[in-house]
Amino acid sequence: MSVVGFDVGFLNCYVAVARAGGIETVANEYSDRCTPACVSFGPRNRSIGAAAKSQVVTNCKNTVQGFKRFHGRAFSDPYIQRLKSSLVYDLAQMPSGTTGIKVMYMEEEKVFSIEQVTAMLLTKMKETAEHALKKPVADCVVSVPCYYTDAERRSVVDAAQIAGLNCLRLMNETTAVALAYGIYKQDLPAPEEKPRIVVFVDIGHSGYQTSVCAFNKGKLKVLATACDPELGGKDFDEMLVRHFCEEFGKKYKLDVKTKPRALVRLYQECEKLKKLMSANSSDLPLNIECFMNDIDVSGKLNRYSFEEMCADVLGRVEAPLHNLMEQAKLKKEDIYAVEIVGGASRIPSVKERIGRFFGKELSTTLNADEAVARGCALQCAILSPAFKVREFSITDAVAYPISLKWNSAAEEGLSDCEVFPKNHAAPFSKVLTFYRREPFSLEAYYNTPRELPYPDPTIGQFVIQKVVPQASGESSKVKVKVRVNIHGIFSVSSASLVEVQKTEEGEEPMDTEQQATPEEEVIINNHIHSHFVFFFNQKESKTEKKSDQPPQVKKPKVKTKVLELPIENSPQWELAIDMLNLFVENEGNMIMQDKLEKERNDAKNYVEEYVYDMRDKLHGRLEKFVSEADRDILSLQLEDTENWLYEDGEDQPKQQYIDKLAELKKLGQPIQERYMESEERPRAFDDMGKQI
Ligand code: ATP
Ligand code: K
Ligand code: MG
Repeated sequence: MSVVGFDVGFLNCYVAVARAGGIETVANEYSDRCTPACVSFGPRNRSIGAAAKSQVVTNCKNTVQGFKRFHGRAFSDPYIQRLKSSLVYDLAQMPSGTTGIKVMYMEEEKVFSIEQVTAMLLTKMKETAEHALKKPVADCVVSVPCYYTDAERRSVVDAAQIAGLNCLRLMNETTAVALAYGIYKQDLPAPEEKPRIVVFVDIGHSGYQTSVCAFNKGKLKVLATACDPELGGKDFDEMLVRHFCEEFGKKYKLDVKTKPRALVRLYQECEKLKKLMSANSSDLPLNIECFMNDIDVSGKLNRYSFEEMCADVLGRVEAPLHNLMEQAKLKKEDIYAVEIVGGASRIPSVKERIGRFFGKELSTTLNADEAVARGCALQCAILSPAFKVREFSITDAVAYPISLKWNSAAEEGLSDCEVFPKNHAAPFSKVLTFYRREPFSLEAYYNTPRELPYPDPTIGQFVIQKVVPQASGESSKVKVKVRVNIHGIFSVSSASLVEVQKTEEGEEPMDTEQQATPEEEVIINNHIHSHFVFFFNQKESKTEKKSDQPPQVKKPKVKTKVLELPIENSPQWELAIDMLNLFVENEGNMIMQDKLEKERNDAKNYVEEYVYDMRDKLHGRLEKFVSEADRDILSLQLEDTENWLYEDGEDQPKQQYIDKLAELKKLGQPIQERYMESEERPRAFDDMGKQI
């Protein structure tokens, strides 16, 4: 049982854990709480996170970043095709049609699916969590943008599984922030009082998300969300890069776009400059040495010019806020606070626009970088039976309206119905009733394709199998349970056929007429709570169900039997189970390979360290404890080893280094022992003195 939250950002990832009774964001092996979303492939191993980021320039074609938005997308997706030419690494089509990444790894060309790449990142974050908790980690909660579709969400769930994680919930980033805000608040309105309405804004590197939530004591409900998935810090970087490309083109006659390495460096420097401009409004320099063709370049910019060149980007800040307030039917006066997080929320002109829209001071009470990870860890703690947390119920909202389409029984073509309107509470289940004589299929789709991040609105195909007519030849009543699950993913979770058995009087069973539209029969409310509240709610939903039951149920003396029906699920872009298993196995092998490579490198480093250490000491404190002849022999041996390390010994199996070290120690160890003895002796006398 582990309580861990992972914020998988487009640029920056954070890990939070429950430890010592609190939630804590933990640091990686570089003592940094931020782990870059970056994976680099080498001839012998992978590097992930900070180690990968340091190779962005030197190994640019095999170092991947900015892949968060490839989840759940066809390779032919316009977004992918548009981006492909601007990336320094290659993309490729997976056999299933989704997007993969093509790199050289272990001296071979390899294509990794996006799920595999994100799994690599999660492997690293998992290690960070394990290191902090000092035990294996499996249970976790992983963040996703609230505008993610089903296909994107399923892809992330698969990635978690490939990394050996048990993802208890995919949590919307804005909802994680809302939880981190609400759970510690002692002064929320009582359940029967008017809720406190808070707006959350997360503007990261790739996307801009807003949500408005209603808080009462012990609960939060997401009322609406609105986003611009294409607006974030990267757009400001883009403007800066464009500006300096133009400037350097004129000033130094350089065509930066033709040199991926130079371009990558320019992006890095522009991001730094952008951050500096948030704190400083005067002219700031941008200098890059040996930028291209051995030319050093320099430029400068101030905040005012920066804002001017970003006018279009800044102009997009307000639209989602309008949209949000309109959906929630709220006025600005209803808003208690506007909490902003995400790195790009630090840009003064972004803050100013949001503040002006609401006509109020923005709140920055949450940690802008860590709130998402902390919220995820809190959710994980709530879901974990082994952990005691303050009761807090979270009701999220459906991001895109979901409809079902099916062939109508009367064969009059297609019928459809919206099952989950936008902002419907989630997770949630509904039972739909159909009257059928044979198996039938349902197609789930998003009915507002214009809002989607990609062109195909299909969610998936669901075939209700083994449907047969009643013994009387009439259509059977088939109950289909559809749900938006805890990850925000739609599914047809079960189906059953109500078999009407002979009654004594041969009474007509009810409901026999053909019905084209399903009736919403029972609505089982299944919010996610800590287990105690969940139990309470189960009782609540039972009573709800009873009172909802139409009186006709009591009328006929009909005996019925309920048969579970198998469902064939084909969600869009689903990763086939054999592929998933293969990826799990491959990830395990790559982890092993990285470990072996690390051990080999460590063994080599020990030899190197020993060489330098001994050489110093032979002429220092060990000098008195070695004969001149022995010292010359060992010195020579150390020198030979040093040369060997730079030549033949540069790239050898681990055992070679172990043997080499042992060889050196054969001579070195006795010298060190003599030294130690002489150090110990006077102290031993001292100790004896004290005893006496
Ligand atoms: P996403 O949420 O889109 O997946 P992310 O979570 O990785 O992305 P964040 O870490 O929230 O993104 O934010 C990173 C962005 O914030 C980068 O564009 C970074 O340059 C920008 N940023 C960070 N600090 C500042 C600052 N002081 N001023 C301006 N921009 C900043
Ligand atoms: K982040
Ligand atoms: Mg983020």
